[in-house]
Amino acid sequence: MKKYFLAVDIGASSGRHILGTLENGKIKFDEIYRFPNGMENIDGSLCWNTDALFYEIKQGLKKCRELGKIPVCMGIDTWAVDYVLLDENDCPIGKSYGYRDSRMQGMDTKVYEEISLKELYERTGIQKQIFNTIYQLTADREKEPKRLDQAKSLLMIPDYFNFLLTGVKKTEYTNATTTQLVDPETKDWDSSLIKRLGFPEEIFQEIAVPGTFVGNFTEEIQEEIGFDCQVVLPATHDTGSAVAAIPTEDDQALYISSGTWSLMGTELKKADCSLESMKANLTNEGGVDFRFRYLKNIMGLWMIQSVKKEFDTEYSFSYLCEMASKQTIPSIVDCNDESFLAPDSMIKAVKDYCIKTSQQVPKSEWETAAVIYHSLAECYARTIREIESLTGKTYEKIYVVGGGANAGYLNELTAKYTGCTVYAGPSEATAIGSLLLQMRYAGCFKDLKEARNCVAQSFEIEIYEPENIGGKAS
Ligand code: LFR
Repeated sequence: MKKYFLAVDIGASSGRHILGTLENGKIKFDEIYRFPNGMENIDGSLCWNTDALFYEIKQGLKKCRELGKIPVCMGIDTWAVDYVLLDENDCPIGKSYGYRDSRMQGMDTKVYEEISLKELYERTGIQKQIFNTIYQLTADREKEPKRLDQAKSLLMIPDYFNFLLTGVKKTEYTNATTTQLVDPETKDWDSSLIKRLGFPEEIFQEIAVPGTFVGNFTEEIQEEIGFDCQVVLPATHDTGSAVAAIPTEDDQALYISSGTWSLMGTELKKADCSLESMKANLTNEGGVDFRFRYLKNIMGLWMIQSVKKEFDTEYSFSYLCEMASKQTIPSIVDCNDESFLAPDSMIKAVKDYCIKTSQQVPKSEWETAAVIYHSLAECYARTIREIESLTGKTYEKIYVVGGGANAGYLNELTAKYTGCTVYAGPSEATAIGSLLLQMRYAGCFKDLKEARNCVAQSFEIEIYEPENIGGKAS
């Protein structure tokens, strides 16, 4: 009898249920359900609709029953940093704010009144991102103190869905590290930091690593869905699961987890919390088996997704790539500029940046897309140099995983700007990583190396050589 595993992978723009199994030592999977996602503007704040998302999670589970493919276990992953506060009756308090909301403006200064940026990095190893949970909780403390007064538990978004399914509260480790409140040495909450910032310590739940059993479905859920299932923790931070699925045994490989964000980095056994690393704005996110994902957040395909939304006609991403590849505009923007985080119009934000930096201003939507693709590839090249100087290694290969692995034109440019060979795929790396961790929990793999090797055997990886496309850019 085939054993099915279910990855529920919810990204910032869509969610999907992926049923996976092992067949002759290879991973096979099917997307059985997909639904849209996005932050909604509620009374001027960007929020997640967690009720709608939980409804969709259950719809996808019902689909398993309809197909007669009941998974032995399931795992949920989402983006990071966002959370739900629960009151004494375990009801959510107020809005589920999204990380692109502007309420964190100025909250960095408030945090630095208690602890300097340098000490914060030394203690946590986490890159400054204004949307990190630490700044969001500071916004709660400063602007809506009642939220924290009433709160009895804090659950990260996937932990909250696990709680709704099982009644069990746990905080998964890889996602917990993105709060910027976890100690990379002890791998546990930094309680003295939490106290210094005036956050109620008792709301933070026990931390559990990927591969931990959370619980079975509650009776109510079993009745509604029609079956019971074990809920297991993958890396509930999507990037953690994606990186678990890079198709190589080399644990010092360079990767880009490419989707709404481009997360570019490598793995380290020990976090680098040095001043140099802080200056390069590199982060040490907690990973599977306590490997650290040493990486940089780069604005990523969000820029392209946003431009695409503004077009009058609905084009596919591949057509966008094709048209962008025909443009000759030389302008480059700094993808990590804050003006690209949540602009009303991405097209205007790119134009404004070009005007500000006295570069050629894109006239058409295709030129705008070309500027973005070139700028991303250029940013990847700069980031490699920073990582090389910090790790003392040189990289000749880049593993691109996630939806962005399908952007052929971007892969070409990445090879060209970086001078590295690009290995692109699998595009469903996050869901595959979640499946791997569930399969390892069920005893199908002995370790991560074996699991990653299985990814390399199971999927076609596209190779882009720099010399075939014009050599290293200057
Ligand atoms: C990617 C991701 C990044 C995180 C960003 C915000 O989906 O999880 O790793 O920095 O979203 O949570």
